[in-house]
Amino acid sequence: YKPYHLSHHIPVHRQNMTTPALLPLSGRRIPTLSPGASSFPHHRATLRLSEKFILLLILSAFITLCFGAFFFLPDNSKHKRFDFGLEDVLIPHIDSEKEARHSSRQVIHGVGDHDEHRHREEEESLRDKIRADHERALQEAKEKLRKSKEELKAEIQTEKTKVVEDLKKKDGPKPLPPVPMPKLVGVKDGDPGDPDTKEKRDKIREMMKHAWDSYRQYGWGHNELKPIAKKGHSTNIFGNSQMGATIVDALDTLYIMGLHDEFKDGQEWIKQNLDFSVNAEVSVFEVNIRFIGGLLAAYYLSGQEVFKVKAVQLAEKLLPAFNTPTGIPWAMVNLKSGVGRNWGWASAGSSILAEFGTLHMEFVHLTYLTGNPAYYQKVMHIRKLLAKMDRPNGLYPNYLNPRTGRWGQHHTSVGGLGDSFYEYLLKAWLMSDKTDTEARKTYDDAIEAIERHLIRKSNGGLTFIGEWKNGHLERKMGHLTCFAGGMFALGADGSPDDKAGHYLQLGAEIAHTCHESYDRTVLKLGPEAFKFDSGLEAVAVRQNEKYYILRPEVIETYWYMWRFTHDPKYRQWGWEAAQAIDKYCRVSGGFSGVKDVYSSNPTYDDVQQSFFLAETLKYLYLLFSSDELLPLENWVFNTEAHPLPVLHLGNITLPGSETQR
Ligand code: DMJ
Repeated sequence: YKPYHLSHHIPVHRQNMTTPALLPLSGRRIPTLSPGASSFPHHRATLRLSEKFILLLILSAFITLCFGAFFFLPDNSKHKRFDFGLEDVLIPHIDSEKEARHSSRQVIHGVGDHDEHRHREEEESLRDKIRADHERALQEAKEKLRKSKEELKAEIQTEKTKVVEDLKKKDGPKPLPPVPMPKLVGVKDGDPGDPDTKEKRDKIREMMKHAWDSYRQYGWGHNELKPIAKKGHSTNIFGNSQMGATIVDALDTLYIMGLHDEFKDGQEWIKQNLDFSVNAEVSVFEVNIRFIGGLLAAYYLSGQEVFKVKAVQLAEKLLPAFNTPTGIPWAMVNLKSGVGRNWGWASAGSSILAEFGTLHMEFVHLTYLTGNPAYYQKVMHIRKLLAKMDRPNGLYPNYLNPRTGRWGQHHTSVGGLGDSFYEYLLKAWLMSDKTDTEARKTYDDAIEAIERHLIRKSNGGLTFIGEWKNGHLERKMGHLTCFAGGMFALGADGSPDDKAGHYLQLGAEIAHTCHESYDRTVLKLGPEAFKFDSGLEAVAVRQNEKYYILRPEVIETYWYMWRFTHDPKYRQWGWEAAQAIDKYCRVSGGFSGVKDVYSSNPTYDDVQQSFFLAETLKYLYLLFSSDELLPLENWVFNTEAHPLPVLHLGNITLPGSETQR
């Protein structure tokens, strides 16, 4: 291309003489030598032009040949090693490359003898180094050959593990931003002082050890344990996962009880095995309260980062559940695909109030710990949406369709399907150091409607909380509803119109009713649901409501009532329940639920629920400890009894909160 461009810069007068040879390149026709051509100079010029053209062709052919030879002919230096010894095999091309460099230096710079000597020395030392490396490699190879097969296998395994570890480190989660640790008060022994109480507390600790050791032996890594069959167990709330639900749920109880070896064992399992990239469809609610709640509590109590990191990894997996037209999450989500759906049995494809309404505590802590506003925004969105909706009689129905944003069946319950929604309104306020007054107001309004429409006194004088179903009150109370005694007591302080005394009294009445439901059975353990109808009070009627599955709610209420009143009857009632559990639910492989609390010869359901270790045994232990252990001014227990510290947010603004925006 160069000649063509140059031609444009040649002065016109010179172009006449010199440019013809370049004409073909500039696209003009070559003048030809025709017979009878009269102009001699022109003739000669034409001949010269043809010669030049041919020369040019030859030259370009030659260049093409050289170009081809340079790239396509084999590199001789590579074959050189075959002519030399082992050293040359290990140091291919070194000679030829260095020779080339050396000679080019001589040609270009005219390097003298001195330099040449220095280069030879350099080459020599390089050669020595390579020789030494070679010797060492040979030596190592010889040593390897001397080792046994097992030793070699072990070495390979160690190296493999190291590579995997390094990879994990490289691809692992980014460290979370450091945040000020909330003030942790009362992470101490809580020795009750008097020997009798201490003995009872030791017994509860022993029960915990039996439950844990049995799970450790027969169900390790599975979600739960079958204590009769002595093998692992799981339910549909965990999909087909094996995520060690019992380990995660039990951790903080182990810690509080001072079972540190067991705690470390659980921590190690979590570190090595707890993986959420599993193709399992899990309950968003259950995974939140048991896993995220359990991991966060373990983190706050022990300060071990691994728990925080795992909690955040899991929370990320739950977020796709919120991708619904309304932002009300699906009940279930597949941890791998992120696809969500609702329970088939729920009214009109609805999500459940107690499920989407029981995320607030954990999600606010997640935002606090990560600086990621997404969690906080998701739960605040739910709250805002609910605030805008009409409520029949001021009550919240249990079902809400996440596609349409409309209520399903008008059923209201403070037990199953509704319970912890109310609990979390109160606890959101407590957890915010009582600054989240919107939550408190929502709680107060809801409780007022519940009192008006659902709470009644039986003919025998027992206060009970019934269920609202399509415009009428069903006079039935579930074991689950018994938690409300503790909730009323916890919410007494700060209630409107100075009704603290009233709510503490209401808590005491519910505790009493629930104790009656235990006391009126043969086993002194409470049934799943009990009626207040036609002369029957606090007893189960239907066979399928007579079971006890190691639930905590009644003991939970005893503990709250104990903390607020120190009335010894609560410790007494708790001890009755503990003895009954030990007598009727304990088996050699752990603890099992029973199918009929009215039968002196009950059959077992063969499940040791993870909440038995997380809640039932923890509340019992706290009941026989001093109030210094996890004081309620500083800790708020999530609905699975996992203690989370109060966030003193007076001078901290959560990312994504109103004030920041
Ligand atoms: C626990 O998983 C939680 O307390 C939940 O809120 C409902 N009840 C079970 C145990 O009964």
